[in-house]
Amino acid sequence: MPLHSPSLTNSAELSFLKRASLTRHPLTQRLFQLMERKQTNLSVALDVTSQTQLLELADALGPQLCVLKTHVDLLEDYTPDFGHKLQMLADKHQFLIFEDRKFADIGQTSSLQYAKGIYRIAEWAHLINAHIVPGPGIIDGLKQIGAPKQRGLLLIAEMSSAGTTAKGAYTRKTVQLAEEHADFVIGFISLRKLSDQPNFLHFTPGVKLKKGKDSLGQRYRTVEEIVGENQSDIIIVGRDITHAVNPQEQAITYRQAAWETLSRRCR
Ligand code: 5BU
Repeated sequence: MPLHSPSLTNSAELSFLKRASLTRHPLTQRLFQLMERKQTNLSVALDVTSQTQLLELADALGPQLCVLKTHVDLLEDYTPDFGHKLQMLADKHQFLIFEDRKFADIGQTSSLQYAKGIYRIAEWAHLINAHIVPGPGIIDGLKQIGAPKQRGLLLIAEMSSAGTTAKGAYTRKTVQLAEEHADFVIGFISLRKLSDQPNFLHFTPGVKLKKGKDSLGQRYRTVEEIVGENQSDIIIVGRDITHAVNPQEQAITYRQAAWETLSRRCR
């Protein structure tokens, strides 16, 4: 059951352009607009260990994506120009970069992890995410760094893995914190739509063309289930695209399936 209360207009039925007009967050506006322009609500998780391969995939898949998701700490050949190179591809193909760092420490430490260290994530990632386990201080800490750069934060309200403890009261608390920090929080990682506020975007990982699971607890749902029934906005697809014989063709298949499902949902 969705957590949002029933209302006359369901925000999930509004077009992205309409939702862009209903938000004041500049990054959310930009994302809604580029999704509408490119006609895509596909995000790809490039979980590769080579920076060269990541940049090649980003260039090849860029036209199909609204958001490119990274785990920068997987890279074995990371060099400090990585962020700049990825940003050039983001400009070329018009997508946003989401570093799936899952911050989870006190505000002070998280802000340092975001701004400093080897990766300097705040310099190149438009979007980051965080667990709310530490309480609202983590949002304030990340916001100090990200807000002046017009970055955005996704709160992890639910996870795709089996046995996740991010559910029930925890999920509801996450939604409440997002609503209280809507100047920096742009949405959620969740399995379904959680808030009826049209400015919030819902991103869902654990997607395949057929339902299933991997050997380490990942659970896969279909595009129809996620974007149609559960009313999430953006699908995040990893291995089913990156490990495909032809990742470009596979990305096109997902992009079309997700956009068609969304188009049926929106009035
Ligand atoms: P996959 O190859 O499609 O299973 O990759 C899914 C990606 O999404 C991978 O990068 C995970 O780290 C990420 N992910 C996830 O699978 N589930 C979650 O709940 C969150 C992130 Br949060």
